[in-house]
Amino acid sequence: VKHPLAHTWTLWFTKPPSGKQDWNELLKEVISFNSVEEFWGIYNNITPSSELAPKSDYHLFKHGVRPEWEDPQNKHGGRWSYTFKQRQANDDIWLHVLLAAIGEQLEDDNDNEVMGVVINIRKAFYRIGLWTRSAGTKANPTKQGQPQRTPQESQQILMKIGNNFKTVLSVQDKEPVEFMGHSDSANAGSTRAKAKYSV
Ligand code: M7G
Repeated sequence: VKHPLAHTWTLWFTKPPSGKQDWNELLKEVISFNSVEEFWGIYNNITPSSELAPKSDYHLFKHGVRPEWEDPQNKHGGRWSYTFKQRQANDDIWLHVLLAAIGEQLEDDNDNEVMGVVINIRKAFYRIGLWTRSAGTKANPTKQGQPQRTPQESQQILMKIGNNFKTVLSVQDKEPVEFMGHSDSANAGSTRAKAKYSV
């Protein structure tokens, strides 16, 4: 018996560059799944995040959404993220994030904000992010037929998701988990632009 997930999810991998390659050449779609059993089958057979080389990323996104700012479903959105100052990723934390995403624990049923989760392995740190459909300001199109959200409602949903994410990450209260719009990240040419919200 397979236990179906609420959504189909796709795993993507960014491999470290060997020489001069750009973002698109390094990003590869790995596999899609829509049951708990398939998830474990995949999780148990891929390299754990703690063993990935610097400049690798895993991205787990809802099927049909590329893990890129440019994707039509991401381009008005942003991401919550936290940078862990350790060289080696903590596999348990990343697993909790994956389970919270596929188990729909990061948002409420009608929010329709969570696009995916990402782990970036870097030389001296790693970062875990949660990508959202909107950036909390102007009311963003969600599902057809859903009532438009006011900016206040959008922001409340975003902050709630940020708080849920922070709990899953087990980050200490005093440590900020920060939100940034993708358009700000893209303009800054890197993801180090100034945060818009924090929880
Ligand atoms: P990063 O991997 O988010 O953070 O972005 P890092 O600075 O800690 O490595 C690194 C670089 O990858 C960016 O400056 C972009 O050149 C490229 N990049 C990252 N993302 C998420 C995207 C994206 O969604 N689209 C494009 N075109 N480039 C991206």
